[in-house]
Amino acid sequence: MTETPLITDAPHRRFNPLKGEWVLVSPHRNKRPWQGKTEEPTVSDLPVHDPACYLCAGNARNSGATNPNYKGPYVFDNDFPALMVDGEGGTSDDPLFRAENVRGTARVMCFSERHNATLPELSAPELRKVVDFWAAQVSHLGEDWNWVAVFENKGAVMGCSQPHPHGQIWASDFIPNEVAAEDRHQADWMARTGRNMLVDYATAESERADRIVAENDDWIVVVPWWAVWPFETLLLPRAHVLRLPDLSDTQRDSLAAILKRLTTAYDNLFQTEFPYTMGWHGAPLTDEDHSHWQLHAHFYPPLLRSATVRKFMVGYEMLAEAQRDLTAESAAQRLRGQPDEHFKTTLAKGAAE
Ligand code: H2U
Ligand code: ZN
Repeated sequence: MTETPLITDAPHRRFNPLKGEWVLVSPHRNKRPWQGKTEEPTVSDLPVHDPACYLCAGNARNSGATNPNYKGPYVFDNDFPALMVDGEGGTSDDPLFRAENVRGTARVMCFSERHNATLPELSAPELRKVVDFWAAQVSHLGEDWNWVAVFENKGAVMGCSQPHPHGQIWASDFIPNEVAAEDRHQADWMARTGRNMLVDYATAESERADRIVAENDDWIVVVPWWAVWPFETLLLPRAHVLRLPDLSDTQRDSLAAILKRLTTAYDNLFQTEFPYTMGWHGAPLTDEDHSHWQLHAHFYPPLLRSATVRKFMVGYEMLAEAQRDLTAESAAQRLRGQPDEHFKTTLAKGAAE
């Protein structure tokens, strides 16, 4: 196989083999003059418990149900679920007006009882509990449903409606678009090469090193070659793992550690509670052979240059294809260079001196 050297400061397209899509990269645009100012750190000043919060322990929710006095992660059925167990939406075979009935369920998962503790502010043991809860939800819901979506919308800019740190879990009888595309592309790759795409990708990125954000014995975080969002990352196990419940005790501990490292780097980058949508993609919970699958998490953050300057997916992105200026390599370098200590801790220490 011949490889032409990549001209990284001239426009080019990169291919995402997981989605089967191209992204246009325009690194020369970074040479435009930028007179942006560095902003002050933004620290939200939330209480540990907020009597008005629907998600805090002991409080009444919107539906009137009351949360128990939970400690650690807590899961409840979404009071306004997007999917219903006995959904009767109907079906239509008209090729221009196709529809199919769907069933499913939706849950909300508070990461801890602490109203003001986002993921990077949880301790490693607390994060380990989050990992265990995610895995248990997938096992449990996977008994009844073909796909379980585990995700977090963080920050108002990503549409997060409650300040209390939480994620969501949606389970369905259908395989949603993004997952169906990844399933198809991983299956095709295996049929063509006899190899697992993302297992090989993790090894290759670890060797190349220029897109690595963080790594440990079991996990690697990269700004993927084909990243679309400025600081998008992909979190991958080094070993072949199909789903969250398959993770060993050691892999769960090292996952908690790398989640803390990644989310801290994100917050430190612009000294803000870095918004994103993140979520887990594991093999669907259907009976077929899923050996072409590799578990992974995507982080899609919207911020570009500061706590307030975000990337918009408009114009060319909506009408043609995704485009970025900042290269994946520079984004990775900036994230990798962040200190391990959360900026709020650093600020608090400074204030105490
Ligand atoms: P976000 O993750 O986008 O903030 O969504 C929070 C979910 O919490 C949302 O789906 C649910 C909403 O329906 N919710 C409840 O189920 N009960 C409540 O009392 C508040 C919010
Ligand atoms: Zn709360």
